[in-house]
Amino acid sequence: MIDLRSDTVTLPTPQMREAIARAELGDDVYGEDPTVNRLEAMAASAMGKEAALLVASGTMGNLISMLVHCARGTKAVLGARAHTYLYEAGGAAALGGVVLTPVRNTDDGEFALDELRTELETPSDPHFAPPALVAMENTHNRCGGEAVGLAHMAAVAELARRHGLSVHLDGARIFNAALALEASASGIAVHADTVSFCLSKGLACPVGTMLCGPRPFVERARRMRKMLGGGMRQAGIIAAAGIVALTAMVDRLAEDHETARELAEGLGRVPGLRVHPARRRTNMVFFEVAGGAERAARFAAALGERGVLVGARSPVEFRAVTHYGVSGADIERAVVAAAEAAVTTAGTAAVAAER
Ligand code: TLP
Repeated sequence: MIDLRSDTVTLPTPQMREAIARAELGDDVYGEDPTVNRLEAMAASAMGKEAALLVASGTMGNLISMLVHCARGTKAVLGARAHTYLYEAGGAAALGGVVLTPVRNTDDGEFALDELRTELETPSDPHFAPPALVAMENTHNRCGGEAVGLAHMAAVAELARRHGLSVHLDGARIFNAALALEASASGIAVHADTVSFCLSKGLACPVGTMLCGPRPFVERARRMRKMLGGGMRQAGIIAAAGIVALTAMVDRLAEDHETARELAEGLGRVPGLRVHPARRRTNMVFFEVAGGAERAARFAAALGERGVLVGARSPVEFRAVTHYGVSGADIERAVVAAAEAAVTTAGTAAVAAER
């Protein structure tokens, strides 16, 4: 199978398995796991923040951040296509009484700045929930996996700070963003007070996300992690892979960007497929299948029969993600499979169009 559904499907590298087997361990709830402590120090330093906390997942990192930044009844202002808004089960609202407030995202993952400004300028009036937090996402998953420009991030941060708000960055794939922007991860994270980044996506760890920020924030986050049941004991088992990720897996993300570019070009040549253009593509390719939902479903099934998996994002839109488990040769095979699947389902589309 060539599994392009997500970079979350990556399996740990042999070096990670070796590091996991040999990891020095302790009880991390007592702060005594040396491997976790080492990873947290490395993560904080990579993000240019004072401290870091290992948490179970990207969702948990963002949830803890929102719960710490936002008192009950205050707003977290999020992109309308942000992962925090769309795909995290409304956790901060359900568990923390946080008012999740969407503001339009443009196709390249930015906030519609005028709308953000209008939202933040809502007068302080007893009718309205007061905002506490603005959260950005970089790279922006639902906006084509695009890297969001630093000038935009600076403008959002400036706006938020002018209104006295905290800024969180969902940097699940911050190292992909850094590569595409030719910036350092800390040069991106500087535009946020707190940042979460995932070990278990393109960096290929089995589990784990790092939540980074000022020391007092991380201490509150540590309590919140415990409250959510996320205090893990000999978590060095997880952290050992994270250390390998930060030392050995960051630079190779360039290969994923290259294979994504090849995939976008290849799919773009297949009649009946429309690849979404990307200003700063990273490791994702979004594309649409012409001819309606029925044909798109047949196309995806035909692709699956040929050993290629992609993720559906709407009845006619799909996402393909490149990662450590996918080679250049796999991408060539995937494009051939897509061309065949498009041909075998084209007749159905023509019939459907006539109806
Ligand atoms: N994203 C997953 C799905 O949930 C869509 C994926 O396959 O891409 N922030 C961003 C930007 C993400 O893309 C994800 C995962 C998360 C947070 C949540 O991470 P996990 O899955 O570790 O909770």
